Amino acid sequence: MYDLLRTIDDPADLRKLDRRGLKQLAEELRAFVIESVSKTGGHLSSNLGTVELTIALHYVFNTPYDRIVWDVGHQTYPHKILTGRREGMSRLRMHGGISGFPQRSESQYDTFGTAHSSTSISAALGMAQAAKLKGEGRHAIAVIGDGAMSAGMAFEALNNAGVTDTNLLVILNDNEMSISPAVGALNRYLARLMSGPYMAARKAGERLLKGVPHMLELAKRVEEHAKGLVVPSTMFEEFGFTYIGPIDGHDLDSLIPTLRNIRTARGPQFLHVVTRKGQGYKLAEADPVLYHGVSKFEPQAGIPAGKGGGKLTYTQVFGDWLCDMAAKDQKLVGITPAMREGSGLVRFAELYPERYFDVGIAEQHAVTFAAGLACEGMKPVLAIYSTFLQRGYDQLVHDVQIQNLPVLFALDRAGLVGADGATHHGAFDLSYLRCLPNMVVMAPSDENECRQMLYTGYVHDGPAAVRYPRGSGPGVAIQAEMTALPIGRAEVKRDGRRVAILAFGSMVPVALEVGQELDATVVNMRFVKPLDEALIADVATRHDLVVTLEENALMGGAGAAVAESLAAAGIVVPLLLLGLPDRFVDHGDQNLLLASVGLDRAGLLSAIGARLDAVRRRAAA
Ligand SMILES: Cc1ncc(C[n+]2csc(CCOP(=O)(O)OP(=O)(O)O)c2C)c(N)n1
Repeated sequence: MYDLLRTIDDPADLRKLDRRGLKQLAEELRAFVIESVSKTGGHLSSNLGTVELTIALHYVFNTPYDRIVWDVGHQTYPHKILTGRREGMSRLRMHGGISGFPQRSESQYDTFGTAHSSTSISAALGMAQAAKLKGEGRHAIAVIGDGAMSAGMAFEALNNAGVTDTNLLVILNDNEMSISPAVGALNRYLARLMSGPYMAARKAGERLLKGVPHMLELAKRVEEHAKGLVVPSTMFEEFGFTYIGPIDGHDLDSLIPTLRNIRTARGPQFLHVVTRKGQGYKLAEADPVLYHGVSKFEPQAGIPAGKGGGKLTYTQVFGDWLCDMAAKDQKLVGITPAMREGSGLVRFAELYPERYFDVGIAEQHAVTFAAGLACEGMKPVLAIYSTFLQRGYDQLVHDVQIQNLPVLFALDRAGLVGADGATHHGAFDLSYLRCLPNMVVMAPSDENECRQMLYTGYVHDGPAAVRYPRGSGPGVAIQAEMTALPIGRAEVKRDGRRVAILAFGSMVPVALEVGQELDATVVNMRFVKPLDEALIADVATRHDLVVTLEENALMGGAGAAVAESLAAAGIVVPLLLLGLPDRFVDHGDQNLLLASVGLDRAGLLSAIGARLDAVRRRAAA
């Protein structure tokens, strides 16, 4: 088992193999990915799709001198395994272990940090321009999926690259899938490229390639030969690229000669590679969506059907609320930027297909599209991860907030998300949302409050956001009935002495535990904007110490809002702000990460205890 793979510690080892060796390597690599991911969890389907492409790229190009930029980076496990991180895979996505995405700090082969999609062409173009300016002959290669290709940013980069003479190679890894099936006109266009007359042209091109034994000879006349492969008037040609393909991305005998030829070509090249998500593992081939991102599983048996039974996740609470609300209000429309499963929209999409919009990986468009719907009296609900709304920020400010349009933002994965790490933590939304005029910002402390807040935001005549964490809450029962909460009103959960803990959202349950222990007052703040300023002022004058608690960056976050409110009211009180520190938090288990930043019970008790002692000492002095 893994006889050959075990000998590859660097792509230089790979380059010593002959073609037969490469085929065996592909088999071993695929088996290793399946075994490894079944033990750690992580992304599976996409990695099974890139086994041969990864081998071919490292075989043909002189990595790391030549730069490969992987888009999203969730498909880089084969790349990690072949670039010295085979052993590291046993601690994939764990605290202190290797990342599930490329990271410059992890390896010289990881040329660009990613995890949010559609950045690869821009980054690779930057590298290609730098090479040109510095007089270096290196190649820059962007590998981008058809899902990631749907984003505006990818097209901005194509638009720019097509008028340059840089040695940029864009490889489109087309598997007709995003996480769920790819959507949109681009997807249809790519499907057309693989049919009828286009395919005939491709066949002619392939024959041309195979008929030329001497690659150097071919290289010299690459222009003409490339022409043989060019499908007339593809969109990518119109953009200024030489379009090559489509070719079978699982066939090393197609990939290697084609890449070798491209290596000698000049100017922007576009290679269209067709792969299958989940390739080589029957269960993933049959259900690539289920096997896109997995927890540990038994490879023979696969992922057990309908796990269920546990506590409801916040994502499910949202999905159920959306369906209930849609049944009551015909004007409701649900929007997702390519995250139907992750955002809990599967049932809504089935029940209300005409009011369901998967707009592709296009967060900017999703926000402005929602604004347009709202202008015409529809009631848009945009389901989006906290981290991905970052990409739609100007649209949020310019298109929604300034026009005060009633769009409801359901922000999932707010706070620390765990194994996906710094690129995915929802660490900034309270800061970036609360500074915007017109915004109502809510953070639920339990599942039922989440449902009621979604309703509150929905019926509010202006923009509103509800931000909830990954996973499940404390497990309270959900009331079917929906009641709007009074906007800007907090809820005192417990009356205590000396210390008042003002807790936001996911921090309320642990605040209650700590409050019990310290006999402190505990407030569920509910609203980050508008704040319950009267309550804050009242609490501040009745306690020796005010503590704020949030799962968001301290800078500009909810605690900062409380401090601003106290300053505006001229109230001086000892204040302790607890939240995420001013550094990026790595990947790892969610609870472990919370503890690592002092936001678990023990960390809070010690921080509050120490500050209370200091306050007492100062009072006594
Ligand atoms: C900006 C952004 N939005 C959403 C996501 C979530 N996401 C991760 S992978 C993925 C699908 C990518 O599809 P594709 O590029 O075709 O790659 P494949 O998995 O099919 O190989 C999505 C939507 C993301 N990573 N970045």
